[in-house]
Amino acid sequence: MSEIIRSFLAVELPELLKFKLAEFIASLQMKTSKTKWAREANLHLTLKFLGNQPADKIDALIPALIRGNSILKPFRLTTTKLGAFPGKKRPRVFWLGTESTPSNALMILRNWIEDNLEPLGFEKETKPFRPHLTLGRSKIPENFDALWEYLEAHPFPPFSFEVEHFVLMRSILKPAGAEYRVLQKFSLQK
Ligand code: 3AM
Repeated sequence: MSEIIRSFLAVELPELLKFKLAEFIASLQMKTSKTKWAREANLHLTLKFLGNQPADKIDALIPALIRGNSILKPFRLTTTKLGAFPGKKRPRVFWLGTESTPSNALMILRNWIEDNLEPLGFEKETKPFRPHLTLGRSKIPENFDALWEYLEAHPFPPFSFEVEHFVLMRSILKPAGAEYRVLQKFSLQK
């Protein structure tokens, strides 16, 4: 039987953006006590969560996604505002929004992935795509008034970068938190 691999497809972030986000997160961390904030190395933008799959099924998706190289084009991503899922009233996930240029580029990439993986047995996502960079997760409720107030005065300055590839990332769940490892890089057409 083949090994089971937990993985997802993601846009990697430039080191400088991860560094700046880690500084930003450190300032938010001081306003909370029970929220779990993301580690710098783990910051990314998820395109599609693949879950636990046999290694052969993951191997089979690699050639299908490599073909994107002749179809998909690089684009720019710019970070926007901090938001929360499901909402600010009882946040469970804190995230930073993104905007792509051209504006539909990220959606085109995500839809191309969905369309190309479906024939390989990966179910299409039914929930609307809300691209974001997860910064933290709140499982134990706490008062976020100080955090929201701080964010009004100290938003994350917009950061732009060119997306020239996306990755297949393995997620290894460990007691100290998930560890992510790039399994494969998929270039976008130059
Ligand atoms: O990029 P974020 O942090 O939003 O929430 C998980 C994370 O997304 C998501 O996959 C990314 C890498 O772990 N994820 C985890 N379990 C999931 C599930 N069952 C899931 N997304 C959808 N369904």
